[in-house]
Amino acid sequence: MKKCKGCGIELQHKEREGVGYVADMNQDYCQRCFRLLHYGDTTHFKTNYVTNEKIIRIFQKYSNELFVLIIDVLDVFCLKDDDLLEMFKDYNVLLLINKTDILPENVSDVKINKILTRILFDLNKKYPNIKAAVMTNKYERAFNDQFYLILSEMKAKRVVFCGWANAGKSSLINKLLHSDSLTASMYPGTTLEEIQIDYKDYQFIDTPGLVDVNNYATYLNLEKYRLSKIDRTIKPQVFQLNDPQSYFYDGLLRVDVIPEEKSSITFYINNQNKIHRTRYDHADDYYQQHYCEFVLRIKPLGISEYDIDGKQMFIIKGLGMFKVNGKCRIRVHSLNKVRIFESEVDI
Ligand SMILES: Nc1nc2c(ncn2[C@@H]2O[C@H](COP(=O)(O)OP(=O)(O)OP(=O)(O)O)[C@@H](O)[C@H]2O)c(=O)[nH]1
Ligand SMILES: [Mg+2]
Repeated sequence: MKKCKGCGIELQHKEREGVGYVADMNQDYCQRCFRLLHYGDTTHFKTNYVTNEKIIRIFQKYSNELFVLIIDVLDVFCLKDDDLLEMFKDYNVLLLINKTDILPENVSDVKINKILTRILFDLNKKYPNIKAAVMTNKYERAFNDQFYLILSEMKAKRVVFCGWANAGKSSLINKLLHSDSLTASMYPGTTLEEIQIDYKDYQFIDTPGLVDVNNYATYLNLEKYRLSKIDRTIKPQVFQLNDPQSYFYDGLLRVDVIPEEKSSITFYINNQNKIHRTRYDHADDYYQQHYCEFVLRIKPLGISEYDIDGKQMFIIKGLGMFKVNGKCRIRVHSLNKVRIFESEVDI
């Protein structure tokens, strides 16, 4: 049985529109990987080929090996309340925090290190199976050296790379191998099956990304996904307020802030999108009038209320985060199916 080197799917040359299709069985990459890499073709966006049950069965085969759990840095801030670590509680885990470059420029390496060390310290109390944690960084060579050192200290030869879809698993393995053999793309669900790669003394296993029901991306169509995904350094959008105000992230998210004293709210979202502010008593009208014009919109939005006294960060996976500072009541209108995570982290 021959498998695609990019996504792991079994190759076939009978069904032209089916997964794994190749015109010629001598080819190493399926048509989907080829088109994705060379033409940015997205016909296969969200094929729903991968299910979490299927991925968990792959993990069970390797239960004695080291699991490198790759996590998008924004997801780390809500990791303690998320479902992810529960899935790995019986395995030896090395946490790998990825995409730190998307944090705002004012967040220094020292600051982020401090925040993450604190988070990981707390996590370790509940999950002693987390053996170590490491961050990717700009200096690829330094990161690779550090990574291989940890593997040698842990005496790990077979390593399973896992995590939520689109966390950067395949890109990371490519970096470690100094190659681009695995298909990586901005769309979740790129890797379709496990892929074993032998490298020096090691065997690396890439796996498909787990589907996250608490992530907006799971429910957005291609256009909205592209426009809302954060892939660059975030430029925070800050607002000060004395009177009740409502803040709209198009039709994806609305936050009403009713202050008792001077307060502020800061959004960390895709820089292309601007937060629109309006008076709280005018917000319902604004939403009704503009709903059809919003490029980014989704329904149904539910409302959650919080009382803030001090600083509080809220993480809406797939969209970003916002921080509220002051004494106020807030009402968050967000996609019903997606959980809102609260975090003490202050960046
Ligand atoms: N900003 C930033 N983007 C990254 C980084 N690492 C990976 N990416 C991007 O993240 C996206 C997903 O990368 P993949 O390697 O395909 O992710 P994956 O986890 O293998 O995805 P699935 O196979 O779908 O589960 C791509 O657009 C990468 O360019 C990083 O360190 N910083
Ligand atoms: Mg992948």
